[in-house]
Amino acid sequence: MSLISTKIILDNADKNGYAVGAFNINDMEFLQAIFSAALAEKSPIIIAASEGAMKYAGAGMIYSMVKTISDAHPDIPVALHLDHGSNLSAVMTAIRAGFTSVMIDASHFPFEENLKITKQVVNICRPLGISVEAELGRLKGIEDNVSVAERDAVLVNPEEAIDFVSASGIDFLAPAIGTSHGAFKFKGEAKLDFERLKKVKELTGIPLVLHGASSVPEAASKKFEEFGGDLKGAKGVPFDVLKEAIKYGINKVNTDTDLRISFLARVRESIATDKTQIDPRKIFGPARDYVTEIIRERMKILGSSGRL
Ligand code: PH4
Ligand code: ZN
Repeated sequence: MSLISTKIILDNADKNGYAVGAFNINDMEFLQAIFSAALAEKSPIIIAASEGAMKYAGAGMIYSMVKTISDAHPDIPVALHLDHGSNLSAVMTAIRAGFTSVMIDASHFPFEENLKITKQVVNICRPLGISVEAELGRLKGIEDNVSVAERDAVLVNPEEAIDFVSASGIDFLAPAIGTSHGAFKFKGEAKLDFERLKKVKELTGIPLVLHGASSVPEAASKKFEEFGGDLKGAKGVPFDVLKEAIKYGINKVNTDTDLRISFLARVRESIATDKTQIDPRKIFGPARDYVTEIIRERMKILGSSGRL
């Protein structure tokens, strides 16, 4: 199938009450792992590439890889999405390369400035059929004992969300509800602000996105540490919390850290147990397969398995 916009994938997820993983890539191995999982699970997929990914691999290289593999598997609905585009120039680089979806992340600016930049991106993307995601609030873990004022300063304001969505015309929104990027998301219990999430969904009625959604799977983290790594204190979004978030309106679940941990855990294992190995394919191949397993497990939790 030719690449489609994320909106098409998410509108179906929203209508049917499930979520689709947006899995980040920087190289061929992660992309192949995502496709193997999608084929095995019969799941649609969103391939996410950040500005860092475009810098590392080249936007054209990312597009070519994704196009080549998706042409070979026409049954799988695939979107190629710019993750956290920070300005118009990054968005244009992605569009010119052939991306079918972009995120403009101006959430660190005041509301009006965020809205102004986001509108510019929507005006460019709408006629091209490219979908647009924006973010409100900051991606920061919130501890139990912080004041209401502190929470309000960091997390999405549902009243602002409705104004933002209707004035900007975005296709889906990432509301900050207490997650953060990386492997160390929560000091205490993994808690998200579901009341805020419910309100944003009720007021905006569009697909919502959970950034920083990795679960930091126990088996992969254990393997990472067993073979010399250090992830002490790592904590992700547990599966039951993820399922609840989906129940309240999350339709796109951003996942990068879980893939990184599992790939490198398996690389560590190979290097530690096969000390004379000099063929990178013997190291990266099993790591790629391990990432596929982790993604398959996640697709089942998100409810995207069997949705072709
Ligand atoms: N992302 C991934 C951001 C990756 O610059 P970069 O390539 O390192 O950016 O948008 C997520 O929300 C991932 O969340 P996770 O860390 O929980 O997997
Ligand atoms: Zn993110």
